[in-house]
Amino acid sequence: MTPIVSQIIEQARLAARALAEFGGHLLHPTVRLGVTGLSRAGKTVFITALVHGLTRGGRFPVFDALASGRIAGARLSPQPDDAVPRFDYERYVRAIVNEREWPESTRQISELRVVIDYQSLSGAMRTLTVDIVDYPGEWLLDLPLLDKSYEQWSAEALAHSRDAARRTLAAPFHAHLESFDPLAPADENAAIESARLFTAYLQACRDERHTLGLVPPGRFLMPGDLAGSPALTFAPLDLPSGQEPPAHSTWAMMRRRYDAYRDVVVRPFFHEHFARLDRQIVLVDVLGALDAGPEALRDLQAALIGILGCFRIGRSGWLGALFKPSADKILFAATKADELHHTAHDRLEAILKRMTAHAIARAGDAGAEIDVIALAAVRATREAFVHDQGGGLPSIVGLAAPGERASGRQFDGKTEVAVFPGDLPSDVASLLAGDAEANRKPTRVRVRNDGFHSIRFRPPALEQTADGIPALPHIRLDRALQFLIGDRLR
Ligand SMILES: Nc1nc2c(ncn2[C@@H]2O[C@H](COP(=O)(O)OP(=O)(O)OP(=O)(O)O)[C@@H](O)[C@H]2O)c(=O)[nH]1
Ligand SMILES: [Mg+2]
Repeated sequence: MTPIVSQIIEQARLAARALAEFGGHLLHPTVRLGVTGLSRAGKTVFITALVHGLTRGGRFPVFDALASGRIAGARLSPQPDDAVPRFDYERYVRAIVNEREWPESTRQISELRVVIDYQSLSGAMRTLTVDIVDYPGEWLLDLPLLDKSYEQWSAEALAHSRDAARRTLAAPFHAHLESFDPLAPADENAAIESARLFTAYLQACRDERHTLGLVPPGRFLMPGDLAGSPALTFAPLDLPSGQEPPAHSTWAMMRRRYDAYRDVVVRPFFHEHFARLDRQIVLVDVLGALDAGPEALRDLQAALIGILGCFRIGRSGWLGALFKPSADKILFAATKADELHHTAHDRLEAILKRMTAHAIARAGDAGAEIDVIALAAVRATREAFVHDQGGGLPSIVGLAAPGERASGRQFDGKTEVAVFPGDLPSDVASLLAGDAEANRKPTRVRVRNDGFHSIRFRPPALEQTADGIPALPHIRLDRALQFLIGDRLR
């Protein structure tokens, strides 16, 4: 099927589904909350903390419905899609609360439904259903592939792999490319070897701190249940322009498999879970990218632009909304703000605003409401002033995660440390533009300037409360909730 025809069929299917859902939503008001974020952005922790706060009555002074006592209760309820596994909420809470461990990286898609019983401002008892999906962040990288042909993707992926920053990592794959002719008859073993070396290169990019591994296809890194499938046995090739692949050639085989990956794996994932969101929160690990360096920050920005360009946003009237389901409120959030003293949060927000300026402008033009905040879904640190020769430094204190290093020491996960994370760069514009002068400046500087890298902390120790259910500390999670669903609980 040509992409145009398949797109038209999809549009019709989406419109039909939206129409059916519209009827259902009148009876059972529902918000589909999109939690968008690349790998390690903080999606799983955010969803866990949000659900914990709603169902256990978190300390949410800015979340009006809860703070004013209008929420009678919130409960987990069977999710709408039987084919999708359930978000393992209880296990993640246990890990954070009892073991003081973060949930492991997500390997498969999952879904959760929360039903909130509340009293409306006019006094009537109502319910609001919130549906949330969690997935491996790597899969998000595939969204820009949706409207790319194999040849376009191939050219881009190869150009990317030949960048100065990545060339060495891709050397074994490049050497293999030289060894065969893409126009010659297809050889399954050569295809398997290409895919293996290409995957090894993607893996190396991810392990290499400075590139953050933002290169698709995402399922090469996190295959879910597709490991070993032919849909993953392809790789980019050096191709002549203006030609069609000879029948039965390696080129033809790679193109067929890429098309299958795009149309059978990526497209349904996108359309099932992203094409009909009511509200969206985009989580970004700005601090992680700042630690990795200006190159990583720019890579992250480019990846975000590509991904956010795939979402439909904005208000378009109810008829338009039926045929083009779209998010009308989008919150951009810099996560792990507890790794900084609160005096630096404004600057963190400013950096995120700058990085997502393109998406913000587009969403604003489309009529969506937007906000940008720095948040910590689970606050792992407290603040302190540490006295140094130069006077007091606004620092944070917490249990350093095992393996973290600072001042030449490696921590074992049992040591409490006080860290002055240093100043965030003030001139983000030139940092993102690749200004040489800005690049020479360290991004964040620590007290004795001993080669900075960020400190990850273990989840916090929790106070026991009278009812034995501790609330999780957070930073601005209530503000996020108020923005995302506050108006639906009036
Ligand atoms: N201090 C602090 N660390 C956090 C917070 N949220 C996430 N983290 C850290 O970030 C890591 C990644 O968080 P996850 O929620 O697993 O990220 P994710 O977006 O689900 O990542 P994938 O599952 O790989 O896509 C955690 O293991 C923590 O180390 C937070 O609120 N505070
Ligand atoms: Mg996750």
